[in-house]
Amino acid sequence: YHCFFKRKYSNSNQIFINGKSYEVDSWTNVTPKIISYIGKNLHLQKSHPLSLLRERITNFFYFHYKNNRGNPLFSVYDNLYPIVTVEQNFDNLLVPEDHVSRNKSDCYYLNSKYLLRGHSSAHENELIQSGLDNFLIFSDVYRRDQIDSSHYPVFHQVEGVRLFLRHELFSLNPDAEGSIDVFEKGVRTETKQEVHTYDAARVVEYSLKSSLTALVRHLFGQNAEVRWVDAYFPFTHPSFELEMKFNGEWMELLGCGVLEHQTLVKAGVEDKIGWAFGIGLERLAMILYNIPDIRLFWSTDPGFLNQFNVSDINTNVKYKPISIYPPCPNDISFWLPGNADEFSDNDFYDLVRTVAGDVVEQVNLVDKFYHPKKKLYSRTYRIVYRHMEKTLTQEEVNKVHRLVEEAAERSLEVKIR
Ligand code: FA5
Ligand code: MG
Repeated sequence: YHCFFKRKYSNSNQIFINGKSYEVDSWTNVTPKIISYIGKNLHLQKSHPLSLLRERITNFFYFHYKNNRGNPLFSVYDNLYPIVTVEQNFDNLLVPEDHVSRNKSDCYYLNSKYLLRGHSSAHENELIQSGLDNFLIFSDVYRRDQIDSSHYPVFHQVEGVRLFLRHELFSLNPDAEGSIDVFEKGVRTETKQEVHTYDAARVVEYSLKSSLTALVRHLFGQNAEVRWVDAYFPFTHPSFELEMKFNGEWMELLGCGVLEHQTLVKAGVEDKIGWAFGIGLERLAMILYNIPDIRLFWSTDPGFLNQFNVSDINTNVKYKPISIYPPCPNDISFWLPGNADEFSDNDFYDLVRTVAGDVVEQVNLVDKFYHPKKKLYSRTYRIVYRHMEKTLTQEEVNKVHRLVEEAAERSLEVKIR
């Protein structure tokens, strides 16, 4: 697999995807395995839990927000192309030049200009620019990330954006109309931007939080245990995260906030204020349907998919594990080829994903040290192998584990100890 990748890519110096070619350069780090996820669109597959969730979220917004002619306020986009420019993913969203989220170790770059979108927010600018004030975006997003039961390098998000003119923001309070401004030349505080009045910022924050709380109650019922946490995003201020209790632990569901005015100005809008949110669909679905592991969303086993084949999308499906198979932990230890700071954990995680695929449940760094005599850095990772549909034999595990070791020596130039 790796050979194929090297040969194909280095000889031609081009990557071909859907009839378009991308010049390989020093930023290229996308793998054929990751490219193979493009177009899978789980969120559009009939009866897939992510698709059920898309319909339920869409319905919520259609029914709760209507324009004065009684039509749904929000437009829905669910098939925007996942290859975006650095401008779309970062610059338009005011992500600083040196922000960690731009690093090669965090994103899948086709080259220095193009990458697989790391969040649905990458499309905010173009949709606002096209004149939309209220929209939802459902999309697959790609990130180099840790490996565990709630992280996967390809996942799905729904983005929501809502913009208000002054009279729309204060229309619920006719007494205030004409007397409350949206904009001022003020100062930035913890709760507002310098260009916004305190009142406008508070009303938008309230609109945002109450919309999201209502959505969560719509999906999970009145007893859902949630909490708001202050957060930071370069393109919103103030910013928040919503967490929900799942199996006794707080799980982050979404990020959101009041859009930085400059992101609107970049899209040609000067007279509006608004909010945006981005929800991880898998995280919602895991809680809603009791799905214990994020890899299951990629399962093609009818034992999984048939459980979601319901005639009413609001059916309260509780996933029943087909069976529980035992985990097989195996450690891998190696010397790094050079300095520790030239080695990224995500490079190793990607390699494990590429070589071993979905039989890997978790990879954790369990030990690292420096050997002063040998002048070498060591790393030990524990790889937990677990098949979702059968018991793995030790022999099968050994075989995959050896492939991981060989690939690590070959492509990361480490030395197995
Ligand atoms: C964002 O992606 C922001 N674009 C969200 C946003 C939109 C903020 C609009 C403000 C305004 P974050 O990286 O926190 O933020 O991801 C959002 C959600 O995606 C998370 O809360 C989580 O539910 C989900 N998520 C993040 N990483 C993963 C992953 N590796 N696997 C599965 N879900 C993930
Ligand atoms: Mg987050």
